[in-house]
Amino acid sequence: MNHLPNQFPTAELQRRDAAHHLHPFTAAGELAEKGARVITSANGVYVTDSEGQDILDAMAGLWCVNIGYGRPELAEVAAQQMRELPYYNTFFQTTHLPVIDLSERIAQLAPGDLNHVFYGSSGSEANDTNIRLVRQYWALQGKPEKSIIISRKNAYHGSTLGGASLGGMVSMHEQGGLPIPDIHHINQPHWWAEGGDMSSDEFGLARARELEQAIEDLGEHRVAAFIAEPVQGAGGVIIPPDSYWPEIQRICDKYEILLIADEVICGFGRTGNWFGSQTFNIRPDIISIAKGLSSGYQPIGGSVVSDAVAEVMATSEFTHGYTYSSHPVAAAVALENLRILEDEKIVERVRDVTGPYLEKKWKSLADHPLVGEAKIIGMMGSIALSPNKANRARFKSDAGTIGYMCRERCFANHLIMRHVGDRMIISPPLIISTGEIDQLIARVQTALDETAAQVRREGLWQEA
Ligand code: PXG
Repeated sequence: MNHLPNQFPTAELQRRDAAHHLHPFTAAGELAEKGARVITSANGVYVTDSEGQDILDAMAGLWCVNIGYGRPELAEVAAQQMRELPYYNTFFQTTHLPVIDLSERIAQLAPGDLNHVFYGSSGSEANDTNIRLVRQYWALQGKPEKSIIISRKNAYHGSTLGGASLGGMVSMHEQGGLPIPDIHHINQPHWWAEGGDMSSDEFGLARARELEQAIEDLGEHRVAAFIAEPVQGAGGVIIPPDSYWPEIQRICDKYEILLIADEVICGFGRTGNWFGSQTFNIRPDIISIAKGLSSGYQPIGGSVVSDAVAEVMATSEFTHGYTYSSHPVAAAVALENLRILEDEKIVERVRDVTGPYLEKKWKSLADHPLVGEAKIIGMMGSIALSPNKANRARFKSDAGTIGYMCRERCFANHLIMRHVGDRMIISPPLIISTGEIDQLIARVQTALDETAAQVRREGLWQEA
């Protein structure tokens, strides 16, 4: 698709932005000094900035543009739906065609008997719904004291009061008096950073058994649910040891608690299957979905619950809902996105062709002197930057110093790759071609070489 080049001076746009726009997760002072990067258009796996530079977006926006940018079909469906029925709600015994179609489709795609969808506009709202839903589920069965939700440190479940409480991000809990009551956090299965002398599988088992210990300590009669991302995304693309999920599933089966898989990132093909739960053989009672559901073209998310959970919830009114729950335009766009994912066999291609192709190249990055480990599953990868891979050493500099440096070298080489501390992460659009994967890897290599040179030059190649 051809886009008109940006007509406005970048500095002017930056000044106007800084004057009136409050940015999420951004230190405003630093931003005002530097000026925001202005993105003007996008196509396929590339975004274009106001200076006309094409940048390979190896993050798919924020892990969401699964079908890639610039698909006109979604724009057409949105325009058509806006003409037909731009808005109506599904409160008070009403419904509409887009949400009927979408719910049926999601029920077909979702694993097991996850057949019932409650909608919101985001992953955060989905998880807020989950908190209220699981507590109400137990209350309806005469067990209102079963209200504790167990989550994990360094998890990300959103930014609303509920989502951020479920999440295990210390920097988020420090602001606004979080977490809310009856949320309990156990340790994460992050072997590289926390595995000590244990083998990866020993460590995975030990971390999973913290769930059992927590249930025993808190009392089974107090625990409502366990929530986890199949692969932690924002926490740094932490792929758990093979031993972890089978043990978690065993524990969830043994005790009377619900398992919530947060599929906001892993869902809709990211791990090479439709859902991360399938990749890891998990049988959740509830999943949270958003992002890839619409490939980010419209804000939509939801909770998908099992027949058994829906049956209990149906015995009473659930006093919960958002103005934009089941939004018809968002639902129509999501449905078209699912059609494209299916018709073009995008998930299968990730599983059988581009995923394995990227995996081989990504893992070879572990040979770079700056890289400790390179892990990947489907289209979600991470590398740990380390001054000494032999002992999984951390840098002496403040966590994130080298990661930030590397991210800047990526930008300079027209590549968007995020850093989480000193870990670099990717999550490219699922439609990325093998040629584009070659380009991605070449740019990562260059960025790593330049970062290594800078780390040496500045005397920062030192172990903590
Ligand atoms: N669950 C998971 C697993 C997520 O990754 C949410 C819930 C919340 O979704 P919403 O739509 O409310 O943002 C997320 C979102 C990052 C980053 O920098 C990650 C997310 C959002 C924004 C930034 O890695 N994940």
